[in-house]
Amino acid sequence: MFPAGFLFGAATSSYQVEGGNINDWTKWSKGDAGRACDSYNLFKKDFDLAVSLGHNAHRLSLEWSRIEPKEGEFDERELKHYEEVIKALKERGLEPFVTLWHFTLPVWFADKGGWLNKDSVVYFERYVTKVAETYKHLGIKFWVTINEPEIYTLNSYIRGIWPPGRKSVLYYRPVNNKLIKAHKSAYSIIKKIVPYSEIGIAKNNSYFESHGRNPWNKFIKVFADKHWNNYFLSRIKDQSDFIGLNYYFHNRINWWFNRNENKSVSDIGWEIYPDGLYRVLLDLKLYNKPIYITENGLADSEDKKRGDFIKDHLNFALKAMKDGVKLRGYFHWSLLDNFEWQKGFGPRFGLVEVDYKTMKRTVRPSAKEYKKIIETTLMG
Ligand code: IFM
Repeated sequence: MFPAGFLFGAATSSYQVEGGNINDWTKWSKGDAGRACDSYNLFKKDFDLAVSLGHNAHRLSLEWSRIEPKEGEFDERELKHYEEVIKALKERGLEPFVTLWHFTLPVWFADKGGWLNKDSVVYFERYVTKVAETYKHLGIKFWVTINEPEIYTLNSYIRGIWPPGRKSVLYYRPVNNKLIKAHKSAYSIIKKIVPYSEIGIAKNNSYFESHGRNPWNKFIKVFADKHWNNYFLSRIKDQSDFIGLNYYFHNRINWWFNRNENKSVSDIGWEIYPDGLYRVLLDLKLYNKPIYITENGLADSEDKKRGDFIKDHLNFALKAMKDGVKLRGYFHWSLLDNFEWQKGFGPRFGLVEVDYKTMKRTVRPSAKEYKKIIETTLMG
């Protein structure tokens, strides 16, 4: 059983669902999400759906490029829009988890070199200050400063498949270190303005499994745990009230990475490995912080695997709690089908199916299974 007060919900991000955004992605080849799910207009309906599915919390992100479309100029209309969004969540009894930055950048910031600009953290601080000042009266308790820092740095600066499309390992550390600074600053700013807030990041940790007894495999695992799972977290531990965990990947190491058995995979070939969630959660015990699973999900257009996926991951979550992990919530990725970055609209991650022509929402059977789990396992 999950204790009373445990948060159950789903997550989205602004660019992936809102539609009508103009940012560094819109200019990127195949990066324009167009109308996306039109959640900018349909957010109340989406939140009604979340409530009807038994959720008591919801994670979303604010679109920096809407709030500050020109350098130093804040758009009061857009600030008002997000105020309505937060109020709509609260009115429906959905605890807001507000992410400040989920991959997309205002065009002016990107044009200045994005996170490589020497003043990038100062620009982020100005945005965070405005947001915290504007919304301090709304009672937002949970703030996620940054989503999946290493996924961003890897795809944008090493693999070059996301804007700005750089391909060099040399950028990896500088960008990651900037994001660490950005988090720390944002933490102090929000704490000062909204003292009751709880602040963390959404961290992309993987379960690195050393296969067999080969010492080389063990060495690689230790290296990956240190540099991928813990580099960021160990540096922000004193500026984190909780850890948000985004769990998607098991990575079995046999001489090299990704030697998974892939017995069961999602539509986009990602291995389904719920046991990994347990391992990753246990590893996070070292930080002695409350943990929220801020994302976990799969692309499954026919909805054949999602129900079991949720059940199995939640079982391992419960097992981790029995073993002392201070887990406080679970957000499924995602509430809706949405724009999956370089993969476009093909992958279907939603508990709710979206028809991108009509914007009609159709609840998938797994969403009802998730609801049943919430109803039957949440105490109080
Ligand atoms: O869609 C993404 C999300 O933006 C960040 N975490 C992983 C999801 C699935 O790839």
